[in-house]
Amino acid sequence: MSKIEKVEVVILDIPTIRGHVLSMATMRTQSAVLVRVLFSDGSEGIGEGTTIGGISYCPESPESIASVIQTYIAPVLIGRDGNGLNEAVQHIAKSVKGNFIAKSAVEIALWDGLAKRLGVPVSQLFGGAVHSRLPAAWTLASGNSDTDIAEAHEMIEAGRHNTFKLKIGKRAVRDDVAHVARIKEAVGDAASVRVDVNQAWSLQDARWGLKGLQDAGCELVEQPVETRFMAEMAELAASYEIAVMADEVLNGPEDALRVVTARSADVLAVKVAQSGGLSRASEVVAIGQAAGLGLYGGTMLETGLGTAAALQLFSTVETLAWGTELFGPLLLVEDILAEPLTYKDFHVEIPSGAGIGVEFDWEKVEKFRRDGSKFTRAGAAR
Ligand code: MUC
Ligand code: MG
Repeated sequence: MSKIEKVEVVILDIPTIRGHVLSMATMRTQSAVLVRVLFSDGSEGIGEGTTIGGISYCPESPESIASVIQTYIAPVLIGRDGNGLNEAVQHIAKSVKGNFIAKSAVEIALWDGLAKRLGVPVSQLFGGAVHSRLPAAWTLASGNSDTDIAEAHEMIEAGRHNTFKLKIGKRAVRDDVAHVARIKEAVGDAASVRVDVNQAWSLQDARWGLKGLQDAGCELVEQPVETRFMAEMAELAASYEIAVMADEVLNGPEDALRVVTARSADVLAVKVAQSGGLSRASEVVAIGQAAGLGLYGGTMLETGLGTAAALQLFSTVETLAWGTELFGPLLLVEDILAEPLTYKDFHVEIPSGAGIGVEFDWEKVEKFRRDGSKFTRAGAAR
């Protein structure tokens, strides 16, 4: 038996390489929440539960994620068998409503610990990887069209990314459409262009927006209207050829079912954190597959740790028709992994080691650690 002895949480504040301008916030720092679960046999598991733009993206914040784990999840877990992952997760679900990102961080650490004890990658516990690498998009969100065009050209020439997601919704619709059209024209057939509105448009805006984006050669629009507008999303999806993707509305399989039933999207952005963990994200995948929807490997702009966890799951999915956007570590001035993830030939490679397949660089964890949060085990936070 590998009893859960301790659950530790750290918040890291890592500057981004440039301002990341979203419709609801401009990010200059990413605040990542890391978890470490220590087991009685000396094994460990690590996980991440990170959100975007403070509390402007969803109801969970870095501080709430850390506090929910410390105050409510850890006490439920201490003393339980780490090998009984389903039982542990079910107990958490009984004691904690919602708070899916906090739950996801802990669940990832439990999977990591279990897979490490078994000496296999987490993907093996989900039936085995069918991909050794996955395509990875990049987000252009400097807030300036010329800067975005220069960045896109650099990425294409370096062989890093040839799929771009543009963050829009802050400016007037016609200005956003002109911005997207300029970028699409500049990259031509060398890259595909999608947009993420992060819920900023009214239905009226969205009608003009989708028509303009479609004419500009943009192939997909992500969460154009607020999550409560399911029928409006369905109307948009049915009215235009451009693909409509659900993101913020998807907090796990229950929402995936609602989206499918309401025909609110053509594509599901599957996010591990937002879904509430790897298992629940795999259920979102299953619902999307059963409904014949397109799938996309989404991100909460996690460090290499959360990104690697997502890669473990997505590597087991037969078809991700829209690829992934697992570029989070590249947006940070420095990542926190001992061995960085490999990005090349427009793909990110799936780490092959046991567990999630990555380890911390403890100096980096120490460097970016927020005052007051620390991994306490002797030797850990060197
Ligand atoms: C989102 O809404 O999808 C993903 C990529 C990016 O730049 O922001 C995130 C959030
Ligand atoms: Mg999104």
